[in-house]
Amino acid sequence: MGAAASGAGKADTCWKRPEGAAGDLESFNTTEGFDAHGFQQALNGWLRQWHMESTPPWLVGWYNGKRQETAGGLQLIEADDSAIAFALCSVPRFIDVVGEHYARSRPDNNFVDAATNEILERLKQKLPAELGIILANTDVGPPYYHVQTIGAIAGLDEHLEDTDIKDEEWCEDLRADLEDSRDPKMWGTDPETRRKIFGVNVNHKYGGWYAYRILLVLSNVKNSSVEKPLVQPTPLRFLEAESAKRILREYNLQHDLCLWRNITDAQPADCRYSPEEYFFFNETKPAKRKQFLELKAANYAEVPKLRA
Ligand code: B12
Repeated sequence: MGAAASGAGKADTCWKRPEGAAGDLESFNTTEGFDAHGFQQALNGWLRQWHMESTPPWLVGWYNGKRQETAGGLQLIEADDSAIAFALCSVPRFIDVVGEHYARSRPDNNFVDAATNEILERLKQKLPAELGIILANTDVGPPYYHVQTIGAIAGLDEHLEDTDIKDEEWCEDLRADLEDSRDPKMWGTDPETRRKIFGVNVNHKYGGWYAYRILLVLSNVKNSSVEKPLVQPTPLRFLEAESAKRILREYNLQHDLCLWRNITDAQPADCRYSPEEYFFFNETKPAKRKQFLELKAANYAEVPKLRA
C-alpha cells in the first residue's frame, strides 16, 4: 500500500532526486567526446536545490521533425538538427524557490517567470561558453516552443491526444461537455474551439505535478562529437486506457481540481504539490498571488540567500 493511502509516512516516495554533483557542471568545457548523460547528471545535481529536473538529452532535429509532422513546422528551434538539448522542469516544492525570489526582489508581477529567469541567469553564468549555450524561459515568448512535444521526443513523459483514445463515442461526449461548460466570454463562440480536447503529458513519477520552464540548447555540441551518440527513444506508452481517458477528461473539463495530475489515488504526497503550492499555482489573480507571497516572505527571518 502506498504511503498516501496508509498514512504511514514516507516509505513510498518519489522524493529520491536524480544523482549528480552540482560542482561538476563547469568541467564540461569541451565539445569533443562530450558525455551528454554525465552532463545531465551534473545538471540535475545543480538543479536539485532549485526543485527542478532536466529531461534526458535529446536532439534539436527530433523536436523540429516532430513539429513538421504534427504542426506544419511551427515553433521550431533555430539550431542545428544535430545539436544536443535539454528541457528543465520545476517539480514539487518549487513554490519555496518562488517565495525566496520574491522576498529578495519583490517583482510587481509575473512572479514565477521572474524566479525562473533568476535560475536561468545563474545557469548561464555556470555553463562553459564553449558549449554555445542557448537558454530560454519557455513560459515567455517569443520565440515560443511546444514543450509537450519536447517531453514526448525526449522520452520524459507520455503525450496524450484525443486521437490516442480509441473510443470515438467517448471523445464526442467529452467534446459536448466541453462545449457546454466553456464560457463563450472566455472561449469565443467558435464551436470548434469550444469543443477542442487539449493534449496533455504525463510523467511516470510526477504524473502531472511538474511544469516545463526552461529550454537549454548546447548549440556547439553535435551528436557526432558526443561520447555515445544519442538514439531517439520510442515514445512512452505506460498509461492504461482507462487512466488515459480519466486524465484527458479531468485535464480538459476541470483542470483546477488537479485530479488529472494524479496517475493513481496512491500518488505519494511528496510527488504532488504541497497544499499551499496547489492554491498558489491555481490562483490566477496577480494581486492575490502577490499577497500570498507577501505572507510567505514575512516568515523569513532574513532575506533568503540565492540557493546556488
Ligand atoms: C497556450 C497555452 C494554454 C492555453 C491553450 C491551451 C493549449 N494547449 O494550447 C490555455 C490558456 C487554455 C491553457 C490552459 C491550461 N494549461 Co497551458 N499552455 C499553453 C502553452 C503556453 C502553449 C501551448 C501551445 O503552444 N498551444 C498551441 C496549440 C495549437 O497547441 P496544442 O493545442 O497543444 O496543439 C498541438 C499539439 O496537439 C501538437 N500535436 C498534435 N499531435 C501530436 C502528436 C504528438 C506525439 C505530439 C508530441 C504533439 C502533437 O500539435 C498541435 C499544434 O501545435 C504551454 C507551454 C508551452 N510553451 O508549450 C502551456 C501548457 C500546455 N499548459 C499547461 C497547463 C498545466 C495548463 C492548465 C492546466 C493550467 C495550468 N497552468 O495549471 C490549463 C489546462 C488546459 C485546459 N483544460 O484548458 C502545461 C501542460 C503540462 C502537461 N503536463 O502537459 C503546459 C505545457 C505549461 C507548462 N509550463 O508545463 N494553456
